[in-house]
Amino acid sequence: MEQDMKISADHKCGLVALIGPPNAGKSTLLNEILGQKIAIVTPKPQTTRNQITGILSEPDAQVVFFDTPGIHRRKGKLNRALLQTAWQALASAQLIVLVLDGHLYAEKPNSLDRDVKSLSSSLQESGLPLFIAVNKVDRLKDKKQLLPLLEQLSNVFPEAELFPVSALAPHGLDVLLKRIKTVLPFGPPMFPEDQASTISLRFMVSEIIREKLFLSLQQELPYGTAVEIEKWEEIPERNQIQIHTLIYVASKSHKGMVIGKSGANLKSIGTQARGEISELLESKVHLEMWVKVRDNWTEDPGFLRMLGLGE
Ligand SMILES: Nc1nc2c(ncn2[C@@H]2O[C@H](COP(=O)(O)OP(=O)(O)OP(=O)(O)O)[C@@H](O)[C@H]2O)c(=O)[nH]1
Ligand SMILES: [Mg+2]
Repeated sequence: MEQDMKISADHKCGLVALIGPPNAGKSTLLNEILGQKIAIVTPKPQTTRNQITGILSEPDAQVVFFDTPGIHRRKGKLNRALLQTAWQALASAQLIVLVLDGHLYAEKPNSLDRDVKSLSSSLQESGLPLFIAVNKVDRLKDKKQLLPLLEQLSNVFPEAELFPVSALAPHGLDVLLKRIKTVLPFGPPMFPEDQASTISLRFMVSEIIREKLFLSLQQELPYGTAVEIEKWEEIPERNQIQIHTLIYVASKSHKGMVIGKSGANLKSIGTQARGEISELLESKVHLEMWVKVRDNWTEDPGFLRMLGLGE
């Protein structure tokens, strides 16, 4: 094959798991490295629910990243499924990049132990090389705040290589990526070079809607929402795609909050989501959203499976 012939013998290819506490910036880091939005991002913890594969193809290497749900200690079946998804990513990875909120731990060193001590044994047991992306350094008032944090981290993870970065600024990602490529094995690409992800457009659309939902809802409510694409119909003569979606909420009282006064909240979610979906699909989009109560779905294994969560 022509493509194979172009691959030089020193081409690298490997799988990297992005792992870490919720809200650390794993998905932001993935999007920034890929140069496009694959994973949704919100200021709320536990945004990512599924393993999201992002593929970076460069002449010298193909790096396949797994973005994962944040690792936390909340209870319940949904949370257990999220944890399982996160840990599963390690099974196929060749390198772990632990992403941490460096600003948070520089300000509150005590919370580092709370968040990462429990991770450290599992990460070390995996036997995989460990990089730590100490993220959000753009938020540090004084860069000197980093030194005690880096020292603290090298005590907890003596084997790890530390990379102060900002996924948002962005800053330091080129250094991180260069090192990632160095440790990955030699090999030909696993995916075609124009494939940036393995997720389907359908899933991406449901994620965009979920992102807008997360951004519009207060406190705990977002965790009880899920999005299902019920119908997807292309109408070529109108250059339009009609998408019908169901937004699930876990209780009746939440339905009103999602819809908002005179439907204002749902309307605004729809407008924001439609714009982004239309750009993604390069087509006009007619988006319908229905809010459905599914009592306590976060504890329903069958429903979680339907969402691609859990076994
Ligand atoms: N200032 C600053 N904010 C960042 C940086 N990276 C991420 N953020 C913000 O942190 C928040 C969480 O980012 P995400 O990428 O969703 O974090 P995550 O680790 O994927 O979170 P979960 O999916 O919930 O586990 C968002 O508001 C991001 O804009 C950074 O380098 N600097
Ligand atoms: Mg995420």
